[in-house]
Amino acid sequence: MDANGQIDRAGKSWMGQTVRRREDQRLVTGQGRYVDDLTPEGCLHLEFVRSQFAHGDIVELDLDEARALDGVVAVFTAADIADLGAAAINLLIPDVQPQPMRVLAAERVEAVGQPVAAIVATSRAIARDAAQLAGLDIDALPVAAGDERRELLTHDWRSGDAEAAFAAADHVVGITVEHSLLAPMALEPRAALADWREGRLTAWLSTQTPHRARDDLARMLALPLAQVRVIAPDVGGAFGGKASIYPEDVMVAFAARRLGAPVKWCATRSDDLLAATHGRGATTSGELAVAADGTVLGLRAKLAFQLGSWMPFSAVIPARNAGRILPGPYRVEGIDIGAKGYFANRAAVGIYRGAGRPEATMLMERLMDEAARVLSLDPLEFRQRNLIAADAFPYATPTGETLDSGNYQALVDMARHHAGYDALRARQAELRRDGKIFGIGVSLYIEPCGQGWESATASLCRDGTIIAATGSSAQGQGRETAFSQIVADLLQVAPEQVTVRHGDTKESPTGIGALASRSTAIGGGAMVRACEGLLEQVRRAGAELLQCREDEIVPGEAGVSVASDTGRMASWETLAGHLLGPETGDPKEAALCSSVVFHADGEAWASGCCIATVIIDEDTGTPTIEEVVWVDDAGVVLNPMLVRGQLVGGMAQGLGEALMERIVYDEDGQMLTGSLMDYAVPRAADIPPVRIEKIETPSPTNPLGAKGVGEAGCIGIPAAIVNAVGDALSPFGVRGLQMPLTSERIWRAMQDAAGRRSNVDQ
Ligand code: SMO
Repeated sequence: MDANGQIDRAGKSWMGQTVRRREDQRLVTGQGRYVDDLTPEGCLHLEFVRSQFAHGDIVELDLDEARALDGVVAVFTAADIADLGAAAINLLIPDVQPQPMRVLAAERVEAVGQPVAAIVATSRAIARDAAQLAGLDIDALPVAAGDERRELLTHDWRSGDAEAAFAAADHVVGITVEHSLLAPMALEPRAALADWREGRLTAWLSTQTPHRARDDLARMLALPLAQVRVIAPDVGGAFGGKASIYPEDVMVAFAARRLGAPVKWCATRSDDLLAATHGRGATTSGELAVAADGTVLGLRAKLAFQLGSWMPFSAVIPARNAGRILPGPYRVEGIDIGAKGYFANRAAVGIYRGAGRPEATMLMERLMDEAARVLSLDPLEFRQRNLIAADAFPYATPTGETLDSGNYQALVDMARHHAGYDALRARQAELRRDGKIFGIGVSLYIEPCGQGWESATASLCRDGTIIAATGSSAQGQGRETAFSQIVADLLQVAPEQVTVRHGDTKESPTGIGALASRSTAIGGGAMVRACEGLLEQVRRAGAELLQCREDEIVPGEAGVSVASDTGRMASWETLAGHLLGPETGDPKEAALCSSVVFHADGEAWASGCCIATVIIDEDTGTPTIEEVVWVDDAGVVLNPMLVRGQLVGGMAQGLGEALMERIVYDEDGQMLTGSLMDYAVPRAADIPPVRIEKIETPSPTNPLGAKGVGEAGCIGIPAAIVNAVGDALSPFGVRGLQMPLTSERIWRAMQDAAGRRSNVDQ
């Protein structure tokens, strides 16, 4: 270890290498095992009767016909589950009125799609048919909207003297941003299977937080933790939408226990659009106070989040993140930020890739563009004048956060260079002379990640292989590949000698899961510490076996040898056998085992700079992103290919928010976008060419020096695109366009502006 507590390595280095994903052969050849691939013998199928109204009193629930259908095994209503405990909500800010999850609605429904009854049958088709036979009569009540919405949370950040900053300002600019509600849209919809045997519950969930789900199920069903096992098998994406337990998961577990049989439920795409958590949905407004010399003096902001009708575990996180991140990579002394969250008769709103970070970045970066315009400064130049300096880290932000490390100036310099920014501006002037509509958009972002703790266990098995078990789970990121690189590096073995275990509460140490861009920084950090512990044990055992000093033991692919006499060695299997004694028939029996819980010293703050160029078709308003140039600082990179995959995937979802995605409810709380015929998601052809460059400022908060990367694309890309479209349309006098920037919205804005101009001309 060096002075910072980070690893220093002498031997062969696996970290930092592009190691191909060990998961993919299986996953791309149809060998993946998702929850719906599992159908134990005698498996029953569960389906829900869901509310058709957004708000109302249940006046009748007649399930006789459903119950009588051939193949129906059981029918459950709220009365059957009255004894269930409550799901956890993470109350990370103090002023919250928890809105608990209801597994089945009792007297009143509060959102379209809310489960009211559960039907268990011998096949999925019968369960669905039976659900159709339910007589559910609801007396509709008015739907909460607008100013009558109930306030569920509030939090403020104040520092410096914002009032004085605004009084002293030469210019004040303001902007309002509307974020549509978005669907996290994992390829695999949610799914749950539960089995009850000999007083024990096993649940296979499509989840990114298996231990959290285990804790919730145990509490809600009043079972000891040891009697509940949750397994996340292959999970086809999650993006925040699978980080909390859902009514459907609990109902499946309850039914399995009550019926003593395996019970399964799998969402359709429409079920998920309707009843999985949504993301974003905030309306944010802010004002920036700037001096004539281009210095930002103060920031005021009001962030209004809609929270839907119940709170998943992380319901308060987006509002908290947006507020605390808001000043971004800039020096701002006087701030006054307030966030509020409101009830709505809609699906719950939770974390979705970015979770408040995109909202902060969008508001700040649009304000920066507005201020640059008022000051007649180039937007990149204006940003550069206000960046936190590279020698100012660790940096205490006015919202009370500590930015651990970074080099924002270098990000901007590199992005400027790789985009050929000055030439781009010259080209823009030329294109405009030719009547073309061309825009350049800039955004900078910071991305807090890797908060709290994670666990890891590294073991030497009797057969000489290493098992690395992690509390971080996986939903397609390539966790097994990345973690095998860490173990291989520290123990100087080949990655193939390492088996990575995750996602099973029986096989993995208690952990947090895979979310919040934390797995490499925190989960990887824990794995480093576990391997260091295992290596110490290996040295001790090796020294005893080979009769040398502990510091003479050299680990390698073949086993351990003695530094001064490399002929003296023992294979890993020999070493394990020596420690374990006679064969027991279990090749995976642990000979040595090191288990740790790693607590990070603080958050790791990734950062980046995006420059996007857009061409808009004058006749149709269609925006085409010409290119994205993107410099990201994810700290020390473990596997460049995995990082690139995360960045590009996040970019696709960020582009979705900027250009096309939107969940729409009508005024009665009915969802108008309940299928992929109505909810637009980006396809391959929508993805622009992207040039990704990196800088690496190591994070001092974890042994790898790693930062997060999973959410960056959703954070930085939308703001760059929106600013590019704003820049393109600035000659028309179009300002304040809201996402999604569909061709229709852009075309109408151009027509309106043309209309305004011709009125002025007359
Ligand atoms: S929004 Mo993420 O999976 O923390």
